[in-house]
Order: sequence, then C-alpha cells, then structure tokens
Amino acid sequence: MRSYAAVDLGASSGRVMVGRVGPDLLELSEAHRFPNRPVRVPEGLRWDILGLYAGVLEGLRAAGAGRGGRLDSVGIDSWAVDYGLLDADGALLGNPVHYRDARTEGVAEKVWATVPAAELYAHTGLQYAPFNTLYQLTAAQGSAQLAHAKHLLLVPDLLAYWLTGEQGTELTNASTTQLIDPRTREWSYDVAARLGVDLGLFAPLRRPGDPAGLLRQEVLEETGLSGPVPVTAVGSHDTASAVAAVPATGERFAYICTGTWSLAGLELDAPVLTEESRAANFTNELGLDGTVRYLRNIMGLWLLQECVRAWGDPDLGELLREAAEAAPLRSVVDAGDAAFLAPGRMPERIAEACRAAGEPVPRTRAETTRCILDSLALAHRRAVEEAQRLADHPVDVVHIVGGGTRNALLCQLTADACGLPVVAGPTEAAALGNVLVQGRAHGVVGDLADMRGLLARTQPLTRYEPRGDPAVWRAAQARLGTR
Ligand code: LFR
Repeated sequence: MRSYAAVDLGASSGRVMVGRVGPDLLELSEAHRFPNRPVRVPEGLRWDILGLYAGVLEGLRAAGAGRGGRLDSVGIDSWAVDYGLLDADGALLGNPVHYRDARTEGVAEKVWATVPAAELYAHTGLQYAPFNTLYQLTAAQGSAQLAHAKHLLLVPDLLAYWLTGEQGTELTNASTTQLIDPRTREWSYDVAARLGVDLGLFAPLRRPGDPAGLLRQEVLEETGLSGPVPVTAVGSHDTASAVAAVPATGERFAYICTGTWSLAGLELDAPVLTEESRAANFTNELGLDGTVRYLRNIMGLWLLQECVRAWGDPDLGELLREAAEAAPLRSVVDAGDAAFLAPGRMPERIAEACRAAGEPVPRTRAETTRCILDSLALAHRRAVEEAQRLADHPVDVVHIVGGGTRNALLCQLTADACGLPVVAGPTEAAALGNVLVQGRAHGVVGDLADMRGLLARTQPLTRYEPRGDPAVWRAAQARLGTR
C-alpha cells in the first residue's frame, strides 16, 4: 500500500488529497482545501499564483503529517490553458492571466486571417474557445512581458517547477494550447511558425507517468516531508485526470465531468477532425495512453455558482429543493453560449438570454435555478447525442463525475434528457485520476482498464434511470433552434 499526494486545483478552490492505493484498495482523504480567488487588478483578471503555491505547500505539510512526513510521490493537476512566463533566470514575469479575462476578445478573427479556422481545426483538433492558449499568446504579442520571456510553463508545470526546479510540459494539458497535433501527439510546428508562436518557450513534453523531479531541499524543510519525494507527471489537465477516473466497465460510455464546467463527450482512440465536428465545436484533447477526449465545453455549474454569488450566498440545499418543485422546462437557455463566460450579473444575463430566445423570464431564484439545471441537462443531452453521431461511437450509459455528482437533481435531469442511465461518481474524480496515474507509474495498478475496475469496485456510485418522455426534451431543444 502506497500514499500519494494529489494536488488538484479548480477554478474556485484548490485541494491536496492523499490517496492510498493497493491491489484492492483506493481511498482518498482531504489533507487541505484552500480558496482560489482570482484578483481583478487594473490590467485585468489574474490568478493569485503565489497564494495557490502557498496552499500547495501547506497541503503537502498536512499530507505528510501523521505518516511521519512520508509520501511516495506527488502529482499536480489544474484547469487548462493558462500559463506563467519566466525570464532567463527562471523568475516568474507577472501574475498568470485568468482565462476569463477579456484580453482575447476579437483575437481569434486575427488568427484565422493567417490560418483559417478550418485549417486550424484540421491541424490541432481543438474547439474554438476564446481562451485557448494560442489566442492568449496572440493577444500577448507585443507586450513587454512576452518580449522578456524565455520560458512558458502551464499552471501545473509552473507549480511542479517551483517544487522541483525542473521544467517540463505535460502532454494532456499541452493539448489544450491549440499548438499540439492530436494525430502525432507532438507540437504543431507549422501552425506555430505561421502564427509567430515561439515553441522554444515550452519545455520538453512529458507524458502522464513520467518522472518530473524530486522535491527541492527547501520544500522538504518547509513541508516537513522526508526526502526523497518524487513528483510524477499525471494527466495535469484536471479533465484528463477526471476522465481517467470514470469508472466505466466497457467501451460504450459517455462521460460528463462536472464542476465549474461540464465537459461532455467520449473517449476515443483517434481524433475526429471533420468539418462537421468543427462546426459542432467538439474538441480533441489528449488523454491517457493515446486516448482522445472528444468533448464539448458547456458552461456548467458556473452559471449557478455565479447566481448564488450574486444572491449573497443563500442556502444551496434549500434552493435546489425549491428548484426541484419548480415547473420543469419552463424556460431554457443555450448553456454552451460563450456569452456566459465572463463573471458578474449572472441572474440578469440569464434573464436577458431567456428574453432573447423568446422564453419566459424566470420570476424567482428557484425558477432561475431550475432554468439553469434544465438548460444544463439539455446541453448534456445535445453533446452526448452529437458526439455519438460525429464519432460513430454509440453508448449505453452516461457517467457523471466531479462536483455535479452531489447535485441529484442535475444527475436525474441529465438521465431524463439523455434517455440513458446515468452513473454518478466519483465526486473527486480528478484527484483519483491523479493518484491512480502515480500508482500506475510506481507499479501498484495496471492499465487504464485496471484503474477503472478498481474505481468501480471501491467508489460509491449512484445510478439514475431515465424517467418521463424524451420527446419533452426534444421539444425544449427545438425551442432553442438547435437539434
Ligand atoms: C475544467 C477545465 C476545462 C477547461 C477549462 C479552462 O476545470 O480544465 O477542461 O476547458 O477548465 O481551463
């Protein structure tokens, strides 16, 4: 039995979990949880990366306490696309920019003037999202920071660098930059050259399971850990770790990784790079062992989180109980709409979206909440259906993992909308995927199928059978003018 620390950073909180892994054992406990509060400064929305690093150190200390400062390894995953720039001495240049910052507005069009959108998709397989690293780097062109930068590290790689002194670029997260070719799983040199992106900024690629250095002496002292403690590359994109922890027992499954986002799609052996797939805005991100995460980004529980914040943090349980009683499918909005990306004024923006779509405007908080959950279930349905069609990969079950598994109403509505059983759990999928990849690198678990078997045997899962008439959902979808 081994103990692994999983650092898992989400958009609103970070946590350090300790996973104990053995041939028939998989247990996770939380060592430390800390808030992740983006900060708005005059130049825009920034991540408080030093605060996050302090939380990681604190978490590693807590993880080692009680086990004599001993950890078999550490793995780090976080949200995707964002990065820090370092100067020639390896010092961080400025605070990493938040992917919800407005600097990328209108940038994609400039990129497409050089590399047309269709060609970009054929080379990188990435959905259009304004925050893809490529667009962020294009927005940064001409800035003093980029001019001085010698290295670029994606967020988990930056934290790993501070912990170990070693630089690398983990592949699953690199695949969200729009600078990787999903067919070769290498850099897309041609795209980078045509768009003036200096790939020399990136450290060499490493893959989940690769060694990523040892905790530095100062880090050992600060955390009370006894060395040597290796850092192991995991699926450092949180969604890659979460998909690795989908407890599927066959191949005919779809997944929805829920949390701030809903990432809904399939695991495939090869990317789907057709024009139809591009038009449907499906992405081909890279997963473990040569797999492709073929999925669509849906705004997710962000919509509800932002409403709850605007309402001054009322009791969520009560709100969800009231939403469960509210009239179903009274109003729906397109939960995939990038118009919901920026923070602020969410209840008003949802009301505006209802008005624009000719839907009744929610009158109460419960109705707004119901509108969000119905709209998410509808967007889940659409993504699951379209992914099956575009990839020619039928499924019999939908797995929901991540924070949304706690929301029984959302799980049930998703089962109803998809007309398929939903298996919900595990909640801490990203941390479990992180831990399992470390366990695998150290020979404690086998391949992806073994990992999933272990999850299915050890983790509590809840099954939701579809109810009601699926035609109701088709009709609601039609109201939005989409199939
Ligand atoms: C989820 C996630 C998504 C990515 C978004 C922005 O946490 O990593 O997969 O599209 O955040 O990075």
